[in-house]
Amino acid sequence: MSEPKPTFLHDYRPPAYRVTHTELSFDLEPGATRVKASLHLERHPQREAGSPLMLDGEQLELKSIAIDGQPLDDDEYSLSETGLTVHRVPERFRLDTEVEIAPEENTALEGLYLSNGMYCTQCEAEGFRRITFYPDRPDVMATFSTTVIGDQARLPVLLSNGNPVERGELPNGKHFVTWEDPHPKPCYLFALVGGDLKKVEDRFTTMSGREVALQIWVEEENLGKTGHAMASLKRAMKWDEETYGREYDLDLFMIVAVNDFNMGAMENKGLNIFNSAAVLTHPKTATDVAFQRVESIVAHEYFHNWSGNRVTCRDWFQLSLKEGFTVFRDQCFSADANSAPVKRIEDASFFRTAQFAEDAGPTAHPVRPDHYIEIGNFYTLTIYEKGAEVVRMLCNLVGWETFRRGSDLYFERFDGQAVTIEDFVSCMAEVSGLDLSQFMRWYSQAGTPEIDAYGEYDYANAEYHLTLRQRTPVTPGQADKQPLHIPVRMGLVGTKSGRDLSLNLEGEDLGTAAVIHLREAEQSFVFTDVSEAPVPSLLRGFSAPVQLRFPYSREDLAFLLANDSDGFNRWDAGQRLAMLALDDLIAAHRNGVEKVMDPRIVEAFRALLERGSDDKAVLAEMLTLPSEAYIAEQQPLVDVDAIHAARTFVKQSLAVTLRDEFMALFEANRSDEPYAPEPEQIGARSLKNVALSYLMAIEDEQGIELTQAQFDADHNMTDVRHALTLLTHSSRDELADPALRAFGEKWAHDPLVMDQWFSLQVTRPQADALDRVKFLMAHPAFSMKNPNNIRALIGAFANQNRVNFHRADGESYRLLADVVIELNRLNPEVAARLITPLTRWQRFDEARQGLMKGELERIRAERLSPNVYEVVEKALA
Ligand code: B3K
Ligand code: ZN
Repeated sequence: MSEPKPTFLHDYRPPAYRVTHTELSFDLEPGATRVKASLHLERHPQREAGSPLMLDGEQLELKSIAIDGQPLDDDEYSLSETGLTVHRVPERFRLDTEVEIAPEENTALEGLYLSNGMYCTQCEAEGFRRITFYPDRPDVMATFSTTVIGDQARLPVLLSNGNPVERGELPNGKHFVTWEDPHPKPCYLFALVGGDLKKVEDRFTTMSGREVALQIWVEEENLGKTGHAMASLKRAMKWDEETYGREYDLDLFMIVAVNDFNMGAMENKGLNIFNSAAVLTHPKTATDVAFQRVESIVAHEYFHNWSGNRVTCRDWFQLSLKEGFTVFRDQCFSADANSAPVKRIEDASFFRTAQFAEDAGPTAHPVRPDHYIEIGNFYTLTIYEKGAEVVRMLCNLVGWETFRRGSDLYFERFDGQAVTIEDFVSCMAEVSGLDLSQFMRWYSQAGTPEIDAYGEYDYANAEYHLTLRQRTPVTPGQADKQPLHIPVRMGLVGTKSGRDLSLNLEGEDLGTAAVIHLREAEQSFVFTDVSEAPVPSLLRGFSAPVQLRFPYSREDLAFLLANDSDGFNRWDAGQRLAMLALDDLIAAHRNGVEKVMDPRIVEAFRALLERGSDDKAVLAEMLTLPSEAYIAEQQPLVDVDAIHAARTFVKQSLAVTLRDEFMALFEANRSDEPYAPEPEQIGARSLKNVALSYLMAIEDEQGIELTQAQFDADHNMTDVRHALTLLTHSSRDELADPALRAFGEKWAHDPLVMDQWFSLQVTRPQADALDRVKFLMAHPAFSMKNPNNIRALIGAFANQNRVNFHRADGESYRLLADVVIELNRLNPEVAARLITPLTRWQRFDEARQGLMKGELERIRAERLSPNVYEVVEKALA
């Protein structure tokens, strides 16, 4: 097999021909669907006359081809594995093709496929080329008219983008519906659905008074699980009008839920297709986290209608143009709808764990990559989350009002166009008058910048001297790093008053909280008139996606934990404090020394519990210890057993000493109120469940009783799942087994609940976790063809069960490699993603390194998809 070739950003050229209008017709049959396409083409004015017409196409069986009604002779075109070339074409013409495809054989879930007997599509990034011959690139934007033909009994519902304009009956029990989408779009936004679906319907009146019909299409048994998604959609539509002045632009907006889906959801114009896990909720089947995830994904896909669809990407290197901006938009929406500080803590904490790890590993890439082999591998935390952080920094740099004017300018100037990241940033530069040229490095430079900060208080002169030094580590293919423009939001908290002191920098009064701009490799800031010795509070609200080090003492951190006016940094001070204790305990464990709990940590936690908080969700976050994954990220060499032992020790020590406080917290936040996914209730539930985790940490009678009772009460899935997880992760199999059995039997009919059942079992720390994975892979509710199952069982085990995944005998690595090898054939996109934990081998001891690399080599010896090939090559480079 020939090596897959990379595509480079610097090779971009406009397409030789563009499509102005696309007419499609589908005759849906599982093994042989006929697709007719009529493309109205014209030469691109910037491209030379006489170029051949090259269309992308994969796994298509060409049945006929004609230009302007004239069938082509065999020598007038040529076919390859990747497409079709017509050697000579006029300046403007119509191309008619007919192809045959086999949706039932499509296990990659890209293009047109079947999920539970229902036809659906996923075209982003390059799935449309598996449907018909086409210039499958985002800078070709056309209007679409689509006729879908299907069996009337089996496929009563036939959907596509835009508005339905015609429907009718056909011979042989078939019927058809024709859809027209008046908005020019790239083919990656094309969608089609055919199935036996039911809908819930609602309406939304836009700010200009237009009525929009909102529909959510699901399998009949799920009709009762759509309410939250619908409510979220309406809130998102309103929010985008109020916050960004963006109105919806069709008369119909549809969401369809499908069970087999590679990602969360897809923003197809007017016809969003969702992984059922990202749309269906019910208090009995979905946790608070799932409710919030549905809210944010529904909003995210809706927001793409402007940031992505109306204004799209010129090429896939610009992916973060739509994803980074849209994630930023959905984060702000969720912050407005829930607890804003908690949203920031959750996002930043996830970011510092998972994106930092990506940035430090062999697949690190810039927010705008300059080459790729398989674009499907670039739907990453860097493109999405770091992209969103970069947009957030822009917003903070220019201020919200100006950012909004920049966004208006961007949408107006580029409406209906396919553009670049420069186009977006230049709008922000234009409205603000700021020079953002150094800032652009955030898009081209990979790796997490590290800031080393030092501060000194000069009593005699009442000055505080702060020095910041930045450096971005080397990443694959990028040895040379330039200093970035980094906004550092900060305050100086007076150690006497506990208040933010006023900041006077170079004669300028900045108030009590300010953003300082780090542009040089090293820069010093002298604050004058500092009336008392301060502790600096740096990078408030995680103002830049960097790793910040400051030599805080434990006393400093306990002080910030109690006094910082910035909620995010109060939380962060607690995390840093816990990390210092954890570091000592990890060392003690490794050296075989007795572990001793630092009383200062216990006292800081006690103070936290005594003070309480108005925002219960924030307090719950503060009482949560850094995750094993985050702790690992902070260690030079990852010792999973020491990390697990240290964290368990801290948890148990706190549980013993602060038992009464946790008990009181648990009692105070119990409730029999009917479940609602409202911020107040969610906050109280998280606090109660954090308390329960501590009460159960030492597995005494009382803890067990409370946990068992919460499980039996069966009030809502958040509480039931939490209790079941505590039982399953305890050493008390005699309690866990009957509960797991009861739960598994009760929910055997509900795939989304079974996925939760898989995850909570395979993440247990007990040594039998790997055996459970193997056993559950044979469970009737598990299928290798269902990405949710893979993520719930294999993904959860490999990413969340660190002690068992990194077993010293390498058996878990072997299992993961076996799964990757099988999935490489079935679903390359999911397979490539699953390899991630093996690619992080550099962080482990030599024996584990050898075992992990051995499995990567074993994968490499297979006949690989470009997706898996690219990841494995990088991991072994
Ligand atoms: N744009 C889609 C991503 C689909 C990519 C699949 N290869 C989901 C989203 O970001 O909204
Ligand atoms: Zn998106």
